[in-house]
Amino acid sequence: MNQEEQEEYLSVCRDKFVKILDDYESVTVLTHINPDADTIGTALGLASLLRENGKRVEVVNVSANIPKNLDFLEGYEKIKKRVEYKNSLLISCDCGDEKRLGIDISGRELVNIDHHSGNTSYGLLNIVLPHAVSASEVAYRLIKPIIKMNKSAAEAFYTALMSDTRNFTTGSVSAKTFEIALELIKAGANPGYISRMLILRRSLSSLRLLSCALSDLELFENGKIAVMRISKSDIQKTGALPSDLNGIVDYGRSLVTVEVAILIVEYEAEIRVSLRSKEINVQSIAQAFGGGGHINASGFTKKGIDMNELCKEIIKLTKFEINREKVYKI
Ligand SMILES: [Mn+2]
Repeated sequence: MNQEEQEEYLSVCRDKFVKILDDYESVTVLTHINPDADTIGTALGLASLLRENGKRVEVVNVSANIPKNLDFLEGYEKIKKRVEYKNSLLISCDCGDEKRLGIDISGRELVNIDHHSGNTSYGLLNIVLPHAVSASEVAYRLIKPIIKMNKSAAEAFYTALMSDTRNFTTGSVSAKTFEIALELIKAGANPGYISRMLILRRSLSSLRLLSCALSDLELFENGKIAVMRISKSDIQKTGALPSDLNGIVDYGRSLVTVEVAILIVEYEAEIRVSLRSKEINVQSIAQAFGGGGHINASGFTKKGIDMNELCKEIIKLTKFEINREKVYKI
């Protein structure tokens, strides 16, 4: 879809969205499990705007921990662990699959606002723009013509935009990204303040955990694949929280030779795997293991498998993907 087609698509979605929204007094905004800044920022931004427009709004995330560095966003401390409203419209943010919501949505009307190309269209209305760099981009472009932006929504959407583009460094970043960023700044988002709040408030345990990961770093395929493992005991001895894992995999990707970075974490009863790449399609690797995500950032979780066995399998598939892409390029 080019820009014009995207606008047309959003315009059709917007009309339907307004009609559905009109039927409801209350809205429940849903975010995905293991939340990141995009799902939370998009949800809090939407909640703020809908509230200003007279709706009763709750934001829900079922995970035990929400990244602490998002605590500067308005409404952060009011995020609920479960849905309390009985007859509200559900709006999901940044969630490609209803399983990642962690709640039962049967019998409820849901609007699905997302940017994952593999979105399973589980809503009554699905507003999915895979070209968008963040779910907040989709939400912002959808809402812009109908609801006036306010400062807290601008901050929340900007935070989500910045985070999902890894601080504006991913290949998906374009003039459009900066256009939106500029509009959000003009609407009250302070970029310096948000950067400080978002990336310069690491916990000591997250740095200790990073140190564990870096000392485990191994390279394969002439340095093209970086693998880091974090064990249960690493997490225990550092006292790290799940959100302390965010961003660690990017250190692997930052290495000059690396094309694919893999982080394998033994977290309680499951193994969590994150994949990041510069150009290689890692979404297909994650999909092979039952996960998903984006071309350059994806992941999956597995239960009942040995971490090192799983590691070998991932490396094998990643090697295959790297060499397959080489063949395509020739
Ligand atoms: Mn996202």
